[in-house]
Amino acid sequence: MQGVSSYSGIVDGAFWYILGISAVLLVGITIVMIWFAFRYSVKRNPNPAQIHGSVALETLWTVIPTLLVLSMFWYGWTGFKRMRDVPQEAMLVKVTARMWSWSFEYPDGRRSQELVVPVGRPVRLELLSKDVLHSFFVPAFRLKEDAVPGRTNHAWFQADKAGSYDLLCAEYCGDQHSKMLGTVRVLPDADYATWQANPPAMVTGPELLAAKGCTTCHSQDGSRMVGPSFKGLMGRKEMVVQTDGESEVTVDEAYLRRSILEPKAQVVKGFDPVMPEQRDLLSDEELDEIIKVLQGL
Ligand SMILES: [Cu+2]
Repeated sequence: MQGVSSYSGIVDGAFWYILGISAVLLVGITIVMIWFAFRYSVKRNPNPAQIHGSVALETLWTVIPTLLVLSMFWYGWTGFKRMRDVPQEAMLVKVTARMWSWSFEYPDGRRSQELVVPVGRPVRLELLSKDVLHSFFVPAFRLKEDAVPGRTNHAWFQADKAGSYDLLCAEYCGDQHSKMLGTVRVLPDADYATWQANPPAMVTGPELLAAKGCTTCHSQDGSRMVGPSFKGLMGRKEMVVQTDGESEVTVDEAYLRRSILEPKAQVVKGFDPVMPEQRDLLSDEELDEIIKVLQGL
């Protein structure tokens, strides 16, 4: 696919340059090898002359490969520098990765499930992870950077063509890794201004469960997924594991609220404590709405 970021040309250039040299070497060495095996076989040369050293040859096959490798390094290094030097005027977006979704936060406090940016303007990303290693990967931008728990990584891009581009997680992060997909929407300036000026109406009802990634791990039909099913949730009695042992709880609003905000406090027995805390990921209204939806299921 055609690259659409300001540095995708450099990345592609380095890729084709290295691939080209590798291909020439592969074909060249193979041809010479086959030719030598034929030309210098014992059958044709029953009494071969021995050669001891050749300064000219040895210099040649040291200097040429060194220059080739250095040129590959130079090509890669200049591109890498370009990708690491964030332009001063870049706008900031905070990216939060968690099992198994992406969310974005803008300097004005706005949160979004997809990354929306204006065309032709540099965007600085601050990458965080709530749980395990993830990797923010937008193939069309030639951009890939890890999101590491406990530290903030950065990356930047400038998309030069409006459109919708796929965002993937490129670091295996658990069994729903392949569903950790997102979208980067690059809008013309006017459309971006409109988007910015109009906060979206909150998603309500069961769609909110999907929008917040709940249904990636919790089924609604009773089948077992990563977490307990939502089916028949309210009033169900569950054995839970907590720091001081096990106990039985009846699922009510208070338990749901706590399990969403601090999922590791009381984990239903038989399930792994893998759900990330949703404290910074949900607004109060969204939390109330999710509980309402769960109560209604
Ligand atoms: Cu991931």
